[in-house]
Amino acid sequence: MSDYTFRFSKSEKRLVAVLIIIPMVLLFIGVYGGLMQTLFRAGIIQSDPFVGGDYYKGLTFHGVLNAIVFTTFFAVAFGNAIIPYSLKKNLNATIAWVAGILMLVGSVVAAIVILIGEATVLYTFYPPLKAHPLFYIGLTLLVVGSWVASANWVPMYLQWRKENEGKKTPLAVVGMFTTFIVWFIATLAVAVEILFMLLPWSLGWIDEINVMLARTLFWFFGHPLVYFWLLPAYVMYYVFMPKMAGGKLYSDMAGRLVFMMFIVFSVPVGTHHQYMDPAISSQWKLLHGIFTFAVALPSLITAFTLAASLEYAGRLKGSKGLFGWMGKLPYFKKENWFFAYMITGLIIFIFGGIGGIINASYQMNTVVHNTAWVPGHFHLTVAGPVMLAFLGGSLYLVGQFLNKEVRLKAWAMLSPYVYTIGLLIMSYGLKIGGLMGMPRRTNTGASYANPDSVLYQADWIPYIDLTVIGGSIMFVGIVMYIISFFTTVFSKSKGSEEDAVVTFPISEPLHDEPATWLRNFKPYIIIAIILIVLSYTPVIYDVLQATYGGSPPFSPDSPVPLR
Ligand code: HAS
Repeated sequence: MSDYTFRFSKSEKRLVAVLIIIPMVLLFIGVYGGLMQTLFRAGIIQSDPFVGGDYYKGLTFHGVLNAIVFTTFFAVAFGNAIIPYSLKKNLNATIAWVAGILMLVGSVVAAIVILIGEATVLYTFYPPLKAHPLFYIGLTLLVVGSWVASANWVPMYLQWRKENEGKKTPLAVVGMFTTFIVWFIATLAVAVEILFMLLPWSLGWIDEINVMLARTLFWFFGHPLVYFWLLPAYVMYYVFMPKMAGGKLYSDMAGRLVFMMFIVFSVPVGTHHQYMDPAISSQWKLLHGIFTFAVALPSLITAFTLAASLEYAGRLKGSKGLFGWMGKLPYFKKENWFFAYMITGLIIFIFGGIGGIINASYQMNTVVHNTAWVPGHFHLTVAGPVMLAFLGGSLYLVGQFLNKEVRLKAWAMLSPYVYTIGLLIMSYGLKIGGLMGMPRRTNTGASYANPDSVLYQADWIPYIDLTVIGGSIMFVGIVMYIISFFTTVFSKSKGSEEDAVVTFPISEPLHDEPATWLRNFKPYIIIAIILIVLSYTPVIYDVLQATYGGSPPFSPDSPVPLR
């Protein structure tokens, strides 16, 4: 077996395949929910023909399944694949299965509660909107399962370090541990919110809830959540993409620095989602704003490192001039279909990143906050680079772990381009509509396109039309992907499962950079904790000082409290 292959046990292979296939089904249902959103918003349908219910129910279903369930499953499945592969050590399969089952049970419970209309609280589950206790319990199981799964990698890693003293940890392992360190810190806050606030309130053990405190704990979790989504995609960009492009990783040290910077800066920024909230003093919002610019830096470093890696690949193929390398990349090679998911995601992220920096600027945030601009931004980030990398990664993983040849490669290769065209059109409609004042998340029997609605604005109509056109094209792109995905899953395997080895396209670094100061997570975790304490203590203090009282539960369908 070469350095680039590894033999997983049958049980490990089944687990990775299950962790990819089941959420893919949920994702598809969630994507369908996304299409319904655009049709609903444009007044083309009044209610979802299959799921039924109002706008908020569909939006909750779409947000929770796509943004929370699919992403968490992918991150765990990918970790279960790339960490053993990189360390050349097998997983403790029993623990890994227990974790997977916890996640599965939790997700299915949460999805059912949403479907029966008992958790119409959107993916942010802000109180005073109240969900059935089983919704919170389902989410808790999902998170606890992911903790167990990642804890399972720690003894393997410690053992590897003992056996490989002085060696650099493989970059993919650094990236996946970074992902789960950020996730662990972030989910502690949401665990407190759920276990001590939302769940007892939903069970009726307490009557009222401190809405501001719950929102603040949510965003302590909610912003690092976006980097929990992004980081596995970054692992694929750094570790796989240069090789797929035919080159090398321009700087392995830059990759390591980027991951450590995410540990340091992902959390102390959450208040940038609360610039417009009362209770928190402006100086603490400014502090979180400054850290937000700091957390954009690792992505800027990534932009230059990846561009340099792609340029190197293009120049190896004989490109000329400053930008000639762009023409030499394998955009439309069906055997290299995975590259299409990577490059489209990166191109989208240029726009998503610029939008993020606009959001982070306090004055500009006052213009865009709570408008359709914000869904425009997050579709260019989580539904762009993250989703595309995860879709490409999922297809690659099922091919490898089920020992199947990827089918309908031309469709698989074209799908991200179709999706990207749709995404750019839809996000443009959302962003311009948002700048014209089109709100996000307003309840609609009230379609913005209905002249009888109080929310009707004739100027918005062309932008609503763009969101419908773009959203429908995205849906076509996903359908192409799903056909290729399930055709692969149900195809004949390449040979005996026992003999099959797994391989990943691992990029070589261009330079040998020892970077000893980037070899240990500990100092970066300590700096992160110091920054979190400094940035969040005054925020929590302000929130607790504010005398807004508590709130009884509400449902979006009812203007009066539930009890
Ligand atoms: Fe954000 C709101 C600020 C990144 C997701 N964000 C959201 C929400 C979501 C979200 C879901 O400051 C809505 C939450 C809600 O429901 O209310 N965001 C930022 C900033 C960044 C950022 C500064 N966001 C993300 C990522 C997300 C995500 C990543 C998901 C994965 N965001 C905000 C703020 C708000 C917000 C405010 C609150 C808004 C409000 O008022 O409600 C930065 O991390 C972005 C840095 C990114 C870059 C881009 C780097 C570009 C790269 C591509 C290079 C291309 C190459 C290809 C190499 C600097 C790496 C070249 C080759 C060719 C051939 C051309």
